[in-house]
Amino acid sequence: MAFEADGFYLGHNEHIKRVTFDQETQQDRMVAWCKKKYPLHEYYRAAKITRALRPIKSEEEIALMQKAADISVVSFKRVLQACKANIKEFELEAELTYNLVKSGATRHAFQPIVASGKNACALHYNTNNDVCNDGEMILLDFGVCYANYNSDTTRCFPVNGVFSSRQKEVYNAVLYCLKEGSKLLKPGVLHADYEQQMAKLVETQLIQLGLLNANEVAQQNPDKPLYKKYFMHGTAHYIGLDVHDIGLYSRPFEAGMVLTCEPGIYIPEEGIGCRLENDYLITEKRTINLTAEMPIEIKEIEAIMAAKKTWL
Ligand SMILES: [Mn+2]
Repeated sequence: MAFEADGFYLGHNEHIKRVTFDQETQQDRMVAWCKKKYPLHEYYRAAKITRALRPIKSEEEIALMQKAADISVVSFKRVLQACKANIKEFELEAELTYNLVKSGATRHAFQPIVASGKNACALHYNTNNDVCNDGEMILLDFGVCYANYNSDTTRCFPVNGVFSSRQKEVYNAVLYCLKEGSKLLKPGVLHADYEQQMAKLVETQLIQLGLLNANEVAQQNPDKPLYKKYFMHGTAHYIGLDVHDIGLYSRPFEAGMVLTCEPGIYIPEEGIGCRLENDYLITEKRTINLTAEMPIEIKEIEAIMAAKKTWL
């Protein structure tokens, strides 16, 4: 749970479930009851301790996160096979939910985002009630909660099963950033440095895509970098008991941490929004992609979409 100055956030879709401190919560009532019943006890906040503990995962926790990731892999393949022109976004959401229940998962980690075409450019779109049109690309951002541990993944794929040349260009640009950027998730790296390097990677890709001009970028105001027009969010957060798990971002990366990596490029004027997101476990020797089995290469995705529908 990420704390803010004037309230706290619950879960992934924070903008919806914002709770302010002047509202009494169940937890407030429990604390008041406890103090009344046991007045001689001394009371301290545990948050300081758990904030330091939670970013470092034990083997048992990692196993549960891997299970959540594995369920999400099967869910994604199901969505790919169900997808076709004119299907509704919520029909694809239903495929996720079906597999979630079937797999014995606890719940969605958050309300899934199934965003076709330009909807993918609205970062927290989750009404999921639009028609997926032939020729559009879909952005699917979803997570599985298994035994209270979460996965958080994003994939993009073409409604009709074949990427257009422009969709391929944008997709490969984001995939490049994911592959290069995730290499920075290793012990000792500072989150702020990682984000800065990721921004540089995306900026270079935006120039190659013809969306930014190299000369203008060279002369840009560093306080208002031009890339923010097409890429306007952070790309690594702790994940675990919460999708956006608690932990200090001033703390250098350490073995045992699990972080997402999620670069994106959003071009509303072209009706294309693309983000790719995996969950990475940092270890001393190497960084392990817990979501490695989720198809991400264009060829892989097109092949699954073209294959005979085995489960519909
Ligand atoms: Mn995420």
